Amino acid sequence: MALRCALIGIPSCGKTVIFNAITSARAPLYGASEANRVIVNLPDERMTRLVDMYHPRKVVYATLEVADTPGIRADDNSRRSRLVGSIKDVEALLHVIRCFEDEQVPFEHATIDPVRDTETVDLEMMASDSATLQNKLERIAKKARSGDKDAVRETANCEKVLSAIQEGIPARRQELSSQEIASVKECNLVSLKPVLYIANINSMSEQDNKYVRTVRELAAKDKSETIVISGKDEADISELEPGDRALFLKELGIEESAIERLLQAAYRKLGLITFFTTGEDEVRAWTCRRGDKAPVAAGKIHSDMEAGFIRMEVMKYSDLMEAGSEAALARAGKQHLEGREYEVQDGDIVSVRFNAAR
Ligand SMILES: Nc1nc2c(ncn2[C@@H]2O[C@H](COP(=O)(O)OP(=O)(O)O)[C@@H](O)[C@H]2O)c(=O)[nH]1
Ligand SMILES: [Mg+2]
Repeated sequence: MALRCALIGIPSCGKTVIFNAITSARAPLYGASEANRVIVNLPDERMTRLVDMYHPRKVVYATLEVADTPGIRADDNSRRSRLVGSIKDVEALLHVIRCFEDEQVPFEHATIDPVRDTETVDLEMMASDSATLQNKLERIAKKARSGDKDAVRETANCEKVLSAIQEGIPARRQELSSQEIASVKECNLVSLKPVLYIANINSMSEQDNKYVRTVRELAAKDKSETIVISGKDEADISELEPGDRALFLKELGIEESAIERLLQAAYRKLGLITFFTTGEDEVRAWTCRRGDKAPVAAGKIHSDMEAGFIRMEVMKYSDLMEAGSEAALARAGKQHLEGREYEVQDGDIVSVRFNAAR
């Protein structure tokens, strides 16, 4: 199961460069009209350590789908529909903001201004959401007038969200109740999708430039995080053979590629956590939603495990590393047996007991 996120932003902010760094796909930099998508392994250093411990025959990583999208311009109807089409089915947005000055790189503005650029993107998304909400309101108007209870409630909720959008508040910032969210669910509002901010800078020595600081303030408004990245450097790094990367990183004065942090943050934005199954055959990372109960998580492994769920044996990754082996962990009494109500935690190593379907 790969969950989708999309890189969005105004033209020439660096989306495609970052997409290429993520995928090493080397998509053409200009004129890419189609949304490009790719499924990537989620880098996770815990996997490396589990593989060192079990020496499995097979290793399977958790995955994430990332899409590149066309740039967003103000009041551009044809682009708006293309853009919205390309992000309707994603569950999180990675908003790239140009934080580098470079006269060599064409840009439609004379200045660098993260506030202006994020406003442009938010306004376009809200314009699209307004239209969607108005459509729904028109569709249910007759039913609402006839007094249909559901339609009356949905109308009130949709009108409330619409009027806040018209005041310039993206749906994700409206602190909607679960009932309000239910009423707008079928509209699949783009301004409701969670946003991770990506500040694209020239080099990591500029990590704290004034534009990056502005992006952090914008992200704080969404209670979100900011990943600072040098798209250009990352693209260069991704083209190197893995063995040559360490030296190059050192030359750039950075410890690790920011792509790993970016993908991990995107994964968290999607509301996802990782749990593991381990053994000599296979070490594997699985994905479930934060808050999923044990049977639901077990169902990611096999539907029989959900249907016939009995118990889940759980080791904490950190406990296992501390103990050094499964046997030592068991001796220390740190293996837990959990039931149906257990919420699987990030880093759980699980083994499911279940009745096989007949
Ligand atoms: N100087 C500099 N240029 C960059 C950086 N990231 C992207 N660019 C350049 O900006 C231009 C537009 O990048 P692109 O990824 O195509 O932007 P997109 O329109 O958002 O997809 C290209 O010429 C890139 O080489 C960066 O971090 N520093
Ligand atoms: Mg592009």
